[in-house]
Amino acid sequence: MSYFPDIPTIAYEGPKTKNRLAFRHYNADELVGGRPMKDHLRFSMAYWHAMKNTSGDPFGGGTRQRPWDDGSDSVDNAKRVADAGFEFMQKLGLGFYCFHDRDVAPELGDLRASNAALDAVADHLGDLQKATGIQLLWGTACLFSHPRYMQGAATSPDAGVYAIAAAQVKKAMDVTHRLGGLGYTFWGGREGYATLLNTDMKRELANLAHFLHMAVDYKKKIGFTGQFYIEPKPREPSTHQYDSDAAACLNFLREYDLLDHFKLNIETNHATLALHRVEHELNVAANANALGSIDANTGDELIGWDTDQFPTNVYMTTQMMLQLLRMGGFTTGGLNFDAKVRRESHEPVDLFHAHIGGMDAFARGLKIAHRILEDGELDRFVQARYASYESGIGSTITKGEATFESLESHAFAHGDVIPGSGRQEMLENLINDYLE
Ligand code: XUL
Ligand code: CO
Repeated sequence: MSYFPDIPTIAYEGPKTKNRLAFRHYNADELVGGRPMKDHLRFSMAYWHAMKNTSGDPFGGGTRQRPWDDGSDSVDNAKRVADAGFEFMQKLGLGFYCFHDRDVAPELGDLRASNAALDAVADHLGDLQKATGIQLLWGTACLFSHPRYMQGAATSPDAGVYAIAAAQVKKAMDVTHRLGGLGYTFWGGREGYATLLNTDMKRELANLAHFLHMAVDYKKKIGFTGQFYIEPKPREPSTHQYDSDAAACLNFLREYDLLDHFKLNIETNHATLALHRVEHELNVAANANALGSIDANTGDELIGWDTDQFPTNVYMTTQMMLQLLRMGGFTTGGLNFDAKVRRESHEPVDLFHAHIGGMDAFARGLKIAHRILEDGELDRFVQARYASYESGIGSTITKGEATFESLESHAFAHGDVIPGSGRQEMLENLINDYLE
């Protein structure tokens, strides 16, 4: 049974092809800097967007044709969705996928029934993984859709809700472990607040930290060696989300002694919502040795909400790949397409066009960033810009030997200084030289 009968396996045909269902730039086994593109990029399907999302928006319901989903809560239906997902990933050559517990299996009347359904579907997912070689990049629990989580999960004012959330994460970790998941993600969901008038922020953050410590303990207990990720997002659904950006997450993890156990999963449009460029967030994470994985998408410049669009901007993917290559590439993480087709793009083939475009955009970004780094002109400029810290008074600063007194003597002796030009425009021109 095929769910995409008219769509062939997508092949690399090069930039000149007229075939819209082909890769122009992503060539899985082509080496870039001695490493196959597929190992640099580690593309992943987001189960919730690709398989389950119906493309509703705040003003209207779903439009998408999804012949693999009859909308029922049955395990059979969930297995059919999984079959469609694996056919889709195979046809695109996606090596990884990510899911929430409630994407792959239904939430039923009580926790025991939901757990049993999840177990049954997980067995099926395990079989599909074995048959295809596709791996679980990370699993997670949906702690934001059900009405009980309206005021948060691990930051809920209600301890009963907190307990259900813990039980749900425990089960989602079990299933992720069973499926050989390479990671487990904690996105804040509704961990934040709408108004401080009703919120005890200090208590909520302490509760959240305790929740994460319990997850760390449970991870050790079951022998799960996958990487834990926190995914920053500044707002939506809450007015103020606690994990607002990379720096806030790192500070939270440090304050509550969790830094050794978590890396960050940086999502492009979450960075934008935090009023950062994504390369800023990647850089902040990488500098703390905490860049773990990426949720790849983009926002709409004219719409203020989290539109989760497919990434097509090669300038942006180049900046992202520069950050990633500089830190030595992914280990456990990958590029997860946390993106959905537009409401108007309602046919199954649109899912292929969307992923092909995203994969090609990152393949180009990878090749361009690799050449920029190999040529070295950009990095040489940056190195030269800071050269004064490598000798003389500067090296005493770098080594931490300088004092206010020693610097004052230097300032008295040498008089005023104007630094060299930052050459931003020249560097922007340099980047453009590499974009064919
Ligand atoms: C929400 C978002 C989530 C997480 C997983 O904006 O990005 O889909 O990636 O819970
Ligand atoms: Co995400």
